[in-house]
Amino acid sequence: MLMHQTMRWFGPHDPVSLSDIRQAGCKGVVTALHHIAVGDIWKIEEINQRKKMIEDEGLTWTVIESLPVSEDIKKQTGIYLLHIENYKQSLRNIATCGLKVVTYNFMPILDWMRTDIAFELPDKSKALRFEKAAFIAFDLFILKRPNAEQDYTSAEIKKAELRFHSLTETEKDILYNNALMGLPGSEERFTPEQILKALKNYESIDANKLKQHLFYFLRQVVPVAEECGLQMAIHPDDLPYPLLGLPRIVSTEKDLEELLHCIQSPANGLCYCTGSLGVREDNDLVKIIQRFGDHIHFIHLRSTKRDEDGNFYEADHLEGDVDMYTVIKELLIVMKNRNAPIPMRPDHGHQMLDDLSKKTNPGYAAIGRLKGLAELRGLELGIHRSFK
Ligand code: DNO
Repeated sequence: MLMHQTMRWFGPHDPVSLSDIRQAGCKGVVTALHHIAVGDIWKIEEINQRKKMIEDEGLTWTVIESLPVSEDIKKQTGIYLLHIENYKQSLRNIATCGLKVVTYNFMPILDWMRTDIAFELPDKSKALRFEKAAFIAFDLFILKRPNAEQDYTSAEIKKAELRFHSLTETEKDILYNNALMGLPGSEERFTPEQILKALKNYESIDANKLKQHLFYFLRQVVPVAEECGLQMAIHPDDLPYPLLGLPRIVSTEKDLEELLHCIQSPANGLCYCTGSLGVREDNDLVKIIQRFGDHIHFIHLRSTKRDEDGNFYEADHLEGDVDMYTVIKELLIVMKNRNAPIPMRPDHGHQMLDDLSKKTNPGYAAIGRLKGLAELRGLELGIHRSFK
């Protein structure tokens, strides 16, 4: 049994078309109704309309990435109870339309974080990269977050200072934009004041409290998901560390253990993302599959290459720090035992060849992902055949 191969599609405005995705070798896409405001209900008609669009191109849609969790739910403020009820209704509607997996995350304010979205590799293709000194420079000298210096060592601050002074005004601007790119809906530019205000709202929420908010949310929505036959898949934190003073609570094996324990249900599951979890050296990717395999409902395959200074870039899918051979082998064992394919997508890809001159979503150009998928599925087939 092989994984169900998909790619992410950002919807009708995605420069990568459904037909491109089909030609890349996918059977399905994962997507979301990005135009619906976070917290609102996904209506059956809208879900079906999108589903038809996908099926008309000969593809399937079974995985949602993401049904976002509102900031009110994460902070337990404002109208969070209404948002939770809306979330439950969206789940019921999603199930009615025949979809199976719902991806979400519980990262406060920011989703993913990179300092460079066009890091040039030796072959002139481009990758996403996180450079720690640049990030600290952003935090201390561009955003000027109050008391931020308390989060860093004096050596780190010194390095960030040097890095900041090496930047031209244009480079500072690019760094600012890149650092805030993971803000959901960040088409328009957020001002430092807006960000600082959002951060201030989390002042009284530490990791423990945020975890309680996540567990409360799960205890509310997981029974509904289970009842209607859906699988929830939480995406780990990207990066798997606290950022800008914000707690991050889905970063380690222990975090995963706790969240799966808080409500025990087959519907309470994971999006197993090797690129996010793999940034931490102390995350044993294979052990995580062995322990939580039954709860892995969606797979993101990608590799990063770390260095000793805490920087990393997104490597080729079969290179970098992730031992993709062992990871895929272990995932195939899980699928065999469960007797069910798990949906997978090649996560991100390099900007390369013709895509270098196109405007694409960072990490989501067509050709780099096609290459990643081709390599991953070849590796998977080889391992699969060797089992017999
Ligand atoms: C980045 C993605 C994440 C992911 C969300 C899921 O490329 O992996 O933005 O979609 O965290 O909720």
